[in-house]
Amino acid sequence: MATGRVIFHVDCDYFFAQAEELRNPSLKGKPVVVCVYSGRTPDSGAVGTANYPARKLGIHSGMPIAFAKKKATPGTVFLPVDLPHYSAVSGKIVRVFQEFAAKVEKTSIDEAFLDVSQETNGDFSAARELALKLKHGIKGKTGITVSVGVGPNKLVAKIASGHQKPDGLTIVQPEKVRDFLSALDVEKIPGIGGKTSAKLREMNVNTVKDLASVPVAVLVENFGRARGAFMHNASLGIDESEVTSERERKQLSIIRTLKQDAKNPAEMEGFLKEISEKLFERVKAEGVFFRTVSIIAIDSRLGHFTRSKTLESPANSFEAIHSTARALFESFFSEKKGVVLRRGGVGVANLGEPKNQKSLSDFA
Ligand code: DCP
Ligand code: CA
Ligand code: CA
Repeated sequence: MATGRVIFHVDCDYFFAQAEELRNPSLKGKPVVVCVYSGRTPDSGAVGTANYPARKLGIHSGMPIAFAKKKATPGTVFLPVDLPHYSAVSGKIVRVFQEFAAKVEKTSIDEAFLDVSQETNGDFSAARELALKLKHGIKGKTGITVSVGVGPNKLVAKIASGHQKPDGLTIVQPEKVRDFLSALDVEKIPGIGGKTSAKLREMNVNTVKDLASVPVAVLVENFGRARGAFMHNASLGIDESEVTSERERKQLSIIRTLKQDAKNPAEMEGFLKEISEKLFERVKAEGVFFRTVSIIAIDSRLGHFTRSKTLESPANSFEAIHSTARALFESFFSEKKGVVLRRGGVGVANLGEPKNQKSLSDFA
């Protein structure tokens, strides 16, 4: 039996303010407010973040600085943002992540997803041990505390990391996902913001459980096909998106509309050769090798599908693009009986430098 995935989402606690405390320990215990000054008047701008003592005073991210100053006590420290310092701390943290997982996807200056399915063998008690070690490792090597969410996919892990803060660890086993989500407010779902949730409230939908009971057709009617489907899946805790490292994300691709819709691989042979040639030109121009070839298929109902194949060794030839893409389209057509293709594309990813042997061996 294939074991499921185990995903971590790690979010640094009160990040900018914590990074300030790190280089100036005398700040610890005092309210600290990191300000993004706009420069118009001495106090114009917004609060970037505040540490927990400052939050206790009612000071929060996004608040006008002048307003935060009214809430502050005499001992409150206001500091200007120093992005180069926070980026340096962030870089150190990412290097610790990479010691713990082969697949790390940094999504902002203070957070990342780690796919630890292999490292834990899909086991959630091993995941707990690993998450504790990770928190300990980050604290030891960088001095920063983080909150970690563990779940069977990115969506659940992301919601879980915000569940207990600071220095939190929230583990949601696959069989607990529905229970964990059901009582939460719909706004806890990343991607459901104020506008969507206001509309949902008008429909009498407040919690994720409420959302799960709305027929998907009703969601599609109100929010469109892609968003409706996303909201429905999210309410059930379903998310199949992968954790992709920066190198994997980097890709070259070509996508075009067919002159005539294609119902089988033979009908798109000329088209495929043409776009493969165009892509090959770009690969040559960039001077890169690739490990992954992918196809993009958009059918007559505007459904998007992607399929990809990872090659055994890095390649840089037209043949590798064309034959792999052809095989992928062939299996796509046989898998999706009756599909009518309107647009198609090919892409290469997992790119590496040709001259530098060392980076080629990184592929292994
Ligand atoms: N940030 C900002 N302006 C905002 C929100 C955030 O400049 N309106 C910056 C400062 C934060 C950093 O981004 O430190 C990370 O944002 P988070 O939302 O993760 O918030 P914090 O890390 O500050 O706090 P928490 O402990 O709640 O995660
Ligand atoms: Ca944070
Ligand atoms: Ca964050």
